[in-house]
Amino acid sequence: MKIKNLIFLAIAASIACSSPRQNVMKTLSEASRKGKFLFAHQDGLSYGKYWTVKDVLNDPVNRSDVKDACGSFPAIAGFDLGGIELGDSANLDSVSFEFMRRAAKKHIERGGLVTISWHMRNPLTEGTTWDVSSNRVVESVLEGGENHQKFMEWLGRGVEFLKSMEGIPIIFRPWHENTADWFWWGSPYCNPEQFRALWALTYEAFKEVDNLIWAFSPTGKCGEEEYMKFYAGDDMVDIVGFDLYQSGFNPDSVEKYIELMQSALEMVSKIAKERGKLYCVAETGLEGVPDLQWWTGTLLKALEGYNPCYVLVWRNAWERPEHYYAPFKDSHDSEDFRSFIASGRVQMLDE
Ligand code: BMA
Repeated sequence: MKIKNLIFLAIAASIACSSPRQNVMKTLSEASRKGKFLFAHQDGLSYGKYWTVKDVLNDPVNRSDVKDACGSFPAIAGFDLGGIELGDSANLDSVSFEFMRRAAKKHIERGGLVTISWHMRNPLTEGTTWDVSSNRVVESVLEGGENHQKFMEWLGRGVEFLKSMEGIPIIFRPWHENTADWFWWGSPYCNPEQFRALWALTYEAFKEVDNLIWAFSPTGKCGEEEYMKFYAGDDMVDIVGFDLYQSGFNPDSVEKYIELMQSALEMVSKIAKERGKLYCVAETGLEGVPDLQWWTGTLLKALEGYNPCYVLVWRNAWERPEHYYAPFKDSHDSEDFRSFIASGRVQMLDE
């Protein structure tokens, strides 16, 4: 056989052999290598500022506020599992799991990616994810703890749900913002060892799900030492990221946000480089986007000099009028958002 044919066969075989997971990692790392990041929007396929999917079984999954504003879907669609642990039919923000499954699959089919977080209820009190009335929750779910069995069942419901998505690649981002004090798994309520054990337990349970990509995202303000204390290990994390929002809109808050973003990006890019990982901005935004130039004037500046593989902005809550982070049709920031897309740094679904 000619050498040319052999090379062709080798390339064809390597393409055929790469898993959906490897393809996603490749897409993400290629974007970052080219100085681009995939744009992601939480819950953007499920509802928007002025609408929500009603017919969960038949809705064509064709709408998104971001698409209404700029003509393209975000490259990555975000979802949340909160509620699946008790077998609810819809998550904590009323997104039907039936719809979530269809929407995630559809977004993958049309060339997009999917990321999933989990605002799990408190397994000790069965209160919300924000119930921090006890600092024994993590301890109680670990092996030997009184809630271990129950917690494994809760995890199991998440496992079954993701398995029902039939192997589509998913960027899975559990136990986020663990360096803050508002979730029951937060750092005031468990020591690093317990947190890493929680992560490992989750990782083990989800081994049954094919094509998961694991993303770790403490708060962006935590500093490297704190970040690494809670890092479960290179074998259980694929993407290192952080969550960081701009709070309020005034010259000081803009400057502060850019400064914090730059130092968080410096931190994760360094960790990523040392450990051969990708890095991302797992959650960011400015609530209500009161700044008409936020996208090009603040966010792009905050990202300058760094190549995260994706950047996610939080949800456009239809049930909370002030709570939105992405543009929608004719929103006052949509022109600036289109310039942001045209900057050459942003990868949307249509690419
Ligand atoms: C928070 C808010 C809440 C929501 C939760 C989970 O940041 O958006 O309204 O319930 O995320 O999506």
